[in-house]
Amino acid sequence: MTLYEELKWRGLIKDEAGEDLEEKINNGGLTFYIGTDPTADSLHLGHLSSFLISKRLEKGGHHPILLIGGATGRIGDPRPTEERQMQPVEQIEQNFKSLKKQVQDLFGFEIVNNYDWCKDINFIDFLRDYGKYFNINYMLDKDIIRRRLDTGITYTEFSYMIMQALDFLHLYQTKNCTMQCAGSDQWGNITAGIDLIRKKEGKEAYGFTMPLVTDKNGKKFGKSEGNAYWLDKNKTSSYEIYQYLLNSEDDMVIDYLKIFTFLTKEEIEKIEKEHKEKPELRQAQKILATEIVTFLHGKEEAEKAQKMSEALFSGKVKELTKDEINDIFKGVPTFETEENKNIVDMLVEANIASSKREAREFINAGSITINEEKITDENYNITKDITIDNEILVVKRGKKKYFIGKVK
Ligand code: 485
Repeated sequence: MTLYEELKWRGLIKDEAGEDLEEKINNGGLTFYIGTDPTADSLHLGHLSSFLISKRLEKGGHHPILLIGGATGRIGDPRPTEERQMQPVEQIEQNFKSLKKQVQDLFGFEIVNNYDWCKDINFIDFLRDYGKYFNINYMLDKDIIRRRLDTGITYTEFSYMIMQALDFLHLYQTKNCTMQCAGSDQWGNITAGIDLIRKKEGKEAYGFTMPLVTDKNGKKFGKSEGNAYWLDKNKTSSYEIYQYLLNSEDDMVIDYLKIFTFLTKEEIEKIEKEHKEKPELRQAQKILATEIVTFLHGKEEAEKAQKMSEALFSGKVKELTKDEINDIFKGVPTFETEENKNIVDMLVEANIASSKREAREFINAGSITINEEKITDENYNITKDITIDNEILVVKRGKKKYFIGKVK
């Protein structure tokens, strides 16, 4: 299987630009780039699939560059819905530093910052050297811009595509970078760069996008209740990511294995066969979760997450020691309490419930367990009997939310 065929098989190619892209990808030897804006201090699961493409291309003999948009981050790539809130410059710079470290640790690639070449372009030069190459009709015809015409878009965000095109041109000129890849929302920006290179340099450049990764209902992968799953383990614990992936839908998990792991076609097909025969074992989900957490946080974190997940699933929490619990539940919210404390008061003080009324509702609905024992009595007071190692309370609210208490 050629590299291009493999990318296709993994579902990583949606739109393509450049006539002989397939051949270029298969031959190796290209310098290409992928970019992200420092809108937060960590990447999230939604970024991972496109970033992993750079690894795959590198393995195929291409040279990756990762661009972190210190300049574009100051402007904001237009979203289809509404104008972005501009972020303070200090925040962007702080985010830049965190992202740079994260990306370096995870991928180890050459990193560039478009602020370096954008900061000195003055307004007159910008209009003469770049603006002149962009026909307004061409810009208005881009999907994202068209979708914003009803609700409105500022000149600032409207100009974003010129900046990203300018980046591609700059990297073409200075690093012979001839290809850009990204998620499908970036198609307009990528083709703007390719067109600019053609107009200014008379040369052909390449690009492709990958489809947006979603669940069965078309909801964005890597988000729940609007919250992102961050790749920084201090923001989202290994266990949380593990658990999220472990819950992947049966119909989707094989696609995710193709997109998010480096397992081979043969390996994935074998997993698929077993998954179809015995989906209830959730073997494919376990492999997916273990592979991703290992890539992101290392083998040890993945093993811990797995152990924790199994302990919680099989109700073996009581068999764990205090040290194991502290270790496994790292990142889970903790609280302190004392003997004889009433359960309702404890839930409120520990922020497990937002009010006494809510605490009672949880208890009456049977959604609170402490060390695997369901607490259904509002008048229950904490005793040493229920603790692990005379001290620890593993409180579970609902199906998945955990809190660790220490009884003083
Ligand atoms: O020269 C460039 C300057 C900025 C960018 C790319 C090239 C960033 C890009 N405009 C962007 O907004 N990317 C998103 C981000 O930063 O969060 C996401 C894309 C997604 C995927 C991911 O970055 O929405 O499709 O490409 C890596």
